[in-house]
Amino acid sequence: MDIQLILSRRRNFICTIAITALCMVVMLGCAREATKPPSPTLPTGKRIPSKDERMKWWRDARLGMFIHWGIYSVPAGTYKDQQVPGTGEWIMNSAHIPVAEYEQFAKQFNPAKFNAEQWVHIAKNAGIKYIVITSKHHDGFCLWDSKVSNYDIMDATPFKRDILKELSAACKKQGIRLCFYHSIMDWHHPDAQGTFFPNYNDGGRSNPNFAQYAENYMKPQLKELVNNYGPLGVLWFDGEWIPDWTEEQGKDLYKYVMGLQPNIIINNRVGKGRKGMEGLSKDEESAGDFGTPEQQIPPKGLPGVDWETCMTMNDTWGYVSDDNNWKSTEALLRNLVDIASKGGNFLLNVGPTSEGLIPQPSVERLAAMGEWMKANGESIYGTTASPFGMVPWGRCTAKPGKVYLHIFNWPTTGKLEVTGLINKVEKAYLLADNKQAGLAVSQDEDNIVISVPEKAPDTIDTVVVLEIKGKPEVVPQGLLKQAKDGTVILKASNATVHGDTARYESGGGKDNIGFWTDPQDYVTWDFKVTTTGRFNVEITFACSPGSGGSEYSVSVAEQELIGTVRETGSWTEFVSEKLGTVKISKAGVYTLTVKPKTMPRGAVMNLKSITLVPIKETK
Ligand code: FHN
Repeated sequence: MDIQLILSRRRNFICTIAITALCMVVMLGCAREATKPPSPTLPTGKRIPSKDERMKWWRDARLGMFIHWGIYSVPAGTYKDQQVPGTGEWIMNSAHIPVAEYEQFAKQFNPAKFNAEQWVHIAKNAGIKYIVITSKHHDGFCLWDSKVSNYDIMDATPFKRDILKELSAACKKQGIRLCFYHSIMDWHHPDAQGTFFPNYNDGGRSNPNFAQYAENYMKPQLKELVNNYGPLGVLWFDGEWIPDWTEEQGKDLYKYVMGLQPNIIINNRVGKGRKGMEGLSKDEESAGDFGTPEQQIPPKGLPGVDWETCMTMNDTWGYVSDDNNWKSTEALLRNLVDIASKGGNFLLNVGPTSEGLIPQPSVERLAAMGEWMKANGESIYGTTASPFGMVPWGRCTAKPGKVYLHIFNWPTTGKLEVTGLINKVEKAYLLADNKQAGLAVSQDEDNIVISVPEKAPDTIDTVVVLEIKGKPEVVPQGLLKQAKDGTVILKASNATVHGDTARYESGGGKDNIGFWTDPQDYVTWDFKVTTTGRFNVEITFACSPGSGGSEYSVSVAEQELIGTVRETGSWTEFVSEKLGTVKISKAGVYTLTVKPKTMPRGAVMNLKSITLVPIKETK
């Protein structure tokens, strides 16, 4: 057989193999295709985007505006010449106003100064990326032209303009995502009323027709909102806690809304997800895309889930004429940074007046926040949580290739120390410095020292950028080392807090474990001992007058020391005291625990540090 033939036969053989292989691949592919779960689609054939696809814009946005607006802005916290306790939007319930009487406020609601373009401009200028407005709050009044009800802006007020339609147009024009808050609880609709109103304080009673309200009123209204004012960014449900609403109904409503707009985002209050203090459902199964802690920032964030803190600028969601307890711009900006450093979003509320104006103190704060965001927004938008634990100088956010150091407490030495970052720092500079003039950096293993200006360029938050290669890598937190002289310094910023109220606090003279109002909460440190021996144990703490007297234990290496908190003058006047001595005979890793034994006056202490000082044994 000549070579040619062999070659040709071989070629044929190879071709046969190749074709067979190709068929195998195709068949395998088909088989895999057949076994691969089909990408979820709706009956309409629309593909449902993945959660990550839906959440991307929201995770990047970080900052939203909450707007609580409705006919409750007419009484504005006053009823029959009396200031009504509670928030403005609850006045119908708080003052037990009968439905027919409350409806009269609709006849007075004529917000002639309302200007949607101006509202959206104020939001955009503040660095806000999305707006969540109350389409319908618990009082049942609808801010849009609903075909399902006459209890709305078009039929029940002299204003007769579709507020949500105007806001939708302004948001589209200025590139801001429009989102709607919608209350499941409804004090006006006869098939929903009575769930909590007017017997709110007796724990509420059920309305036997609630299911009809949900199917024949609430769902059709949601369809109007999604189809006629969308596409929406988020449907933000609320009023879910009532006895007539169940998790099953929440899951059904979640599916219903997703069917209307497959890429929408829905909060956890669509069902019964708001458990515990953090407003986040602990079980994976509950409906909703993100947790909704309210008026508080979870001390350790909510690792592993999406979450958003919603917060008022003063003490009320809906406008109250005499509520002037405004948070400072510093507090609002540092809340934003704190939340972003824990991987969350900040939904900051405004409560417009019955004239249609956002209160001036809110406008001023938003403008000041916008100035900071213009220079530093890169350190907030699209960032992830701090790769470190808590840090004494402020907070930290990150992106691949960059670590943003948010300096609240500016160093007086001109040197900023950062411990724990393994990556080599390629460059450091002030984010607000457009020229990005570099700052001198010295790095020894995971200890970085950055030379910074003597004075803080921005006293609220100066951002120092560390440019690194790749993603930030940090030394595992928690395992602390002995100093060369054998001393062990256990700082509050390195502590592990066990419990939900005690937390690390920094700024304003604080660098401590504080908010220690639950005696069940305790703190621990893990540390490594190589130099053994006897140690003096010192505690550094502060305690305000009237809060002293708590007893606590400090335990390590199976030994326990007992202390009693004395008053030191204030929560930021720290003193150090020797508690006693302990013996550590064997090198290794140890856990030191500080646990309250009694708390007679509402708080334990502000704990700054525990120090183990080696005792030099005399020969
Ligand atoms: O009762 C409402 C309240 O009025 C306000 O709307 C807040 C905002 O999150 N949500 C409920 C209280 O949790």
